[in-house]
Amino acid sequence: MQSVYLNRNPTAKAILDLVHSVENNSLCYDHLAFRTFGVNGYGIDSLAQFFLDYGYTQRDELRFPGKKLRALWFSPPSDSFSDDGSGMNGPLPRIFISELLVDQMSPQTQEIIRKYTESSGNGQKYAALASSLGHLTWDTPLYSEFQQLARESEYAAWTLVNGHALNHVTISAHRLKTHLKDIKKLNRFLEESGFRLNSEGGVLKVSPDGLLQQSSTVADSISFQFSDGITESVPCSYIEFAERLVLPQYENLPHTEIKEFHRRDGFEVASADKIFESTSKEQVSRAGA
Ligand code: OOG
Ligand code: NI
Repeated sequence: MQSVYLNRNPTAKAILDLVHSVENNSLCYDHLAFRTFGVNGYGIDSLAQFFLDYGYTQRDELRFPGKKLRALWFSPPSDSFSDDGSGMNGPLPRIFISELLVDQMSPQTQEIIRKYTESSGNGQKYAALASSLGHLTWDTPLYSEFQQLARESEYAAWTLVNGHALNHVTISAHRLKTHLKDIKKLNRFLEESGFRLNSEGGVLKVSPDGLLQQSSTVADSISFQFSDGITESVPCSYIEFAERLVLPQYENLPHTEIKEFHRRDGFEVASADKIFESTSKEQVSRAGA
């Protein structure tokens, strides 16, 4: 999954290379995220099963009524919190999987989504495999269908052309070793290095308790060949950064004893709502400006 992501998203690759070089090749992922169509078995479960079988645990549900989405997150098996190894060889990341509430879409949009999920055969069973191969499990859509979806839900249009591809990886800021462990410094460093961050609701997204702080880049675009021969640029994936602060009950622990479970866990609806916009036309066209 990661090699598909790195090959398609030069910004994510460049940032990972840059942070790796500053951090002496040690960097952990906080979470990986995926998008799905919540219909006919193609929703969250299609990808979740792979992680559940591997020992992951289902945690909270998040709801986004305005975007007609819901999400679940999953925590890794508890024996996986090793401190060594980097990236995919480091501690296992959380998993964040969302789904479009397809039943709430217009009849035209539902028809397109049902047409492609039905063309997929038993593709829902192979979501994780398709993600690692970088393939859609359904037929290539028409450009007009992509446009219809994009008018109603940019999330739906993204999912039609990107399928189960990794939507983003998130660098765990607090587990970095240099000054970049402070997400505000990391953001400034990235902006000074020429990368543009998602500005929706402000660059830094902070949970009401102040303990979960997130930011992300604007998605790269990729040229996509539609089945009617039209080739257009479509949004691909982005990279996120998260700093989880130490919970108040552990704030007197010596710094060297602080482990991941002493820190703020989970996700935050209001912040996530703005991070979804990292693939929006508004943010993506701003990045190219
Ligand atoms: C997910 C956006 C939310 C987070 O960490 O809250 C998110 C998406 O864009 O699919 O990544
Ligand atoms: Ni995320």
